[in-house]
Amino acid sequence: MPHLSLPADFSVQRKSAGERRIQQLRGLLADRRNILVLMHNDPDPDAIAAGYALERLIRHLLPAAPVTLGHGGMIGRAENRTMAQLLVPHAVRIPTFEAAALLPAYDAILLVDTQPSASNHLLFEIDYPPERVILAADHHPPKRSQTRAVIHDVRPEVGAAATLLAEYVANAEMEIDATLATALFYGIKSDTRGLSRHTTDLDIWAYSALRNFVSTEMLNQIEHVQLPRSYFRGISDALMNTMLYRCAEATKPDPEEKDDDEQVENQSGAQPCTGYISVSLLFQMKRPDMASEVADLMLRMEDVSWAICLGIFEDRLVISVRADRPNAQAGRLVRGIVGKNGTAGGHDTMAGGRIHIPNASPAQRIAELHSLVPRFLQSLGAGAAAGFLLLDQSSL
Ligand SMILES: [Mn+2]
Repeated sequence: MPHLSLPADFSVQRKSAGERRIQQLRGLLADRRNILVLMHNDPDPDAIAAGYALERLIRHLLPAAPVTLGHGGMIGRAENRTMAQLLVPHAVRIPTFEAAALLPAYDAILLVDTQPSASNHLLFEIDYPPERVILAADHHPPKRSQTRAVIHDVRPEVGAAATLLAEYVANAEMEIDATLATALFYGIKSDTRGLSRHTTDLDIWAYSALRNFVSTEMLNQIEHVQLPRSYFRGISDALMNTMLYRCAEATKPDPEEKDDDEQVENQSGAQPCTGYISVSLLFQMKRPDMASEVADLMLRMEDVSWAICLGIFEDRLVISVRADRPNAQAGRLVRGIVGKNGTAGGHDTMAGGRIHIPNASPAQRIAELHSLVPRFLQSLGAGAAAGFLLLDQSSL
């Protein structure tokens, strides 16, 4: 069976740091009785891939290890469901209300595609001894927090958690088969949009190295899965409830201003906005990740630099934001708007948030949803813009 070999130009230091991480992992897990690999809630392909790879890695290091793969929330998107059914049918869904009772039974928890201080996993809001969080393998920007995993491998510059796991698999000299390769490959492909955003040399290495081992059949099954009718109904609702708002004219650029690599932040604190902002409202979602699916779609519209999708799922508002500029700070935008009312996180170009409003009537939830729109527009410097419906005949 084949192995992944690390990039040829990997420095000796990087290689030995990686090997040390594997040794440390083996040592820390050696006599645990109940290990949980935990993905973030509503896992996406990157989380599923990284979780699966980490589970396999632990079994490779410690064949008798009692390891469970789990997550909170639900896997909604048809592609992601297919991926999970094909690759991790054994993964356990742990309901939020049972987290406090179930999780303390694990004497080691390892987080993938998220980190201890983040709010999008089941350890959030329960009392779990931080020293039992053995690993965090994540690529989201770190929060200001003292809460760290014992092995805290957080590399925000990297495009996917699956890339980090590919490096682990290479360092552990673990055999790679088509299933594992397909999982990691699709995880990287999906988080980096086929290496088109947020990509480092390590992502390019992992993507190319894995591609040789991918099962084309399995990949096709996932990417070209048949979609349920409810999907098209959801998209239709989203299109009918999408407004476009024109970004304010850019002020003359400051001649002193350096190029894009420097943090662009104008005095108002608003994020870079050009062309249009697309805002979609989904009043009743069948699944929470519909919001991100719609935001992804709307960002593909020409001249749209920000796509914001706001939806209602059960008793919460779900926010999903996409931006086309690499330095857009979408995560910061969503955190600023959600504030203490909910949870938020994300990267420069992709971000999400949740606001729980458990005791509200449906009408109140809808009102809350509407009230978020001007706040987003204001933050993007388009507070005065009048919107128009995407599907309005006269706007085409
Ligand atoms: Mn990810």
